[in-house]
Amino acid sequence: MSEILSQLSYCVEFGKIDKLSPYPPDLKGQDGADEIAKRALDAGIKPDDILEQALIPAMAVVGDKFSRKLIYVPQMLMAAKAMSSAMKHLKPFFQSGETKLKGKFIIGTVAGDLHDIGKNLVAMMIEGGGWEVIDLGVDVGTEKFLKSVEENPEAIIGLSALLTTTMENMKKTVITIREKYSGIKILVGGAPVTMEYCKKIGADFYSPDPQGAVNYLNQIVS
Ligand code: B1M
Repeated sequence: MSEILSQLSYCVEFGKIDKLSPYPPDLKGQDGADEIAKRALDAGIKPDDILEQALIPAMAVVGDKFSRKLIYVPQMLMAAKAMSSAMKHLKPFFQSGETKLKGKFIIGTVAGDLHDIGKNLVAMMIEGGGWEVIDLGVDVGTEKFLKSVEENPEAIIGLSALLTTTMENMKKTVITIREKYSGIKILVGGAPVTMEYCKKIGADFYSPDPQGAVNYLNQIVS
């Protein structure tokens, strides 16, 4: 990997967003993911190489460390922010179709549920894994999910629930989406959700953490 891409990868893994960002302390005053991603493009490195050789591997390391409890939510959030600051330079290339993403992922927290910290982490990790993410936000009713599926029929759906009471809404949404779009892949997650519940409501996969979600999506397209 070129020097510039390994610098970028390091910034993402350790959450160095931009030059002004004081975190991590050993990189204070140095360029972050924001400046280095721009420099990589200016140097003629292709956006897909930046994504595939620097950003995706760095986020995979972050996801793996989080799954193994070697880092926690704050470090993961910083890494995801660093990744997003690099992605903003790459997005125009993906939006123009010049560079292809792996696919689309629709995500939302189910109706009646306002918890979004975990859902946002999952969304950021999946974006960092090279997917276009359509984030419907919190308290998302079945109709809103259905409308988004209608607009993006090739997408994979992700539902998050943090309350035992809203797990019932997750079930209703999964059943309704399934009735209309039998072949669509549905991923579920959130603290009270389990693989057993996933199977019971007819979803395709349950992941306890963001990296498991990324791995599942990658496995579908591979
Ligand atoms: Co609430 N809350 N909360 N809360 N809250 C919990 C969830 C609770 C466990 C606290 C407790 O009682 N110990 C409890 C739920 C009990 C239950 O039903 N089992 C609870 C309750 C009861 C409530 C209220 C009802 C309180 C009240 O008003 N009486 C109320 C409900 C509001 C509503 O949603 N309608 C409420 C409100 C809130 C706040 C708004 C104050 C705030 C949310 C702020 C926000 O999200 N923007 C809040 C918070 C912060 C929490 C706790 C403290 C932290 C949740 C969190 O962000 N965790 C939580 C207690 C706790 O967990 N210690 C609690 C960190 C986050 C990274 O983890 O969300 O689990 P998590 O996400 C993980 C995985 O689950 C997974 O990946 C993430 C990273 O590993 N994951 C997925 C998540 N979604 C995924 C989707 C996937 C795959 C993986 O695929 C699609």
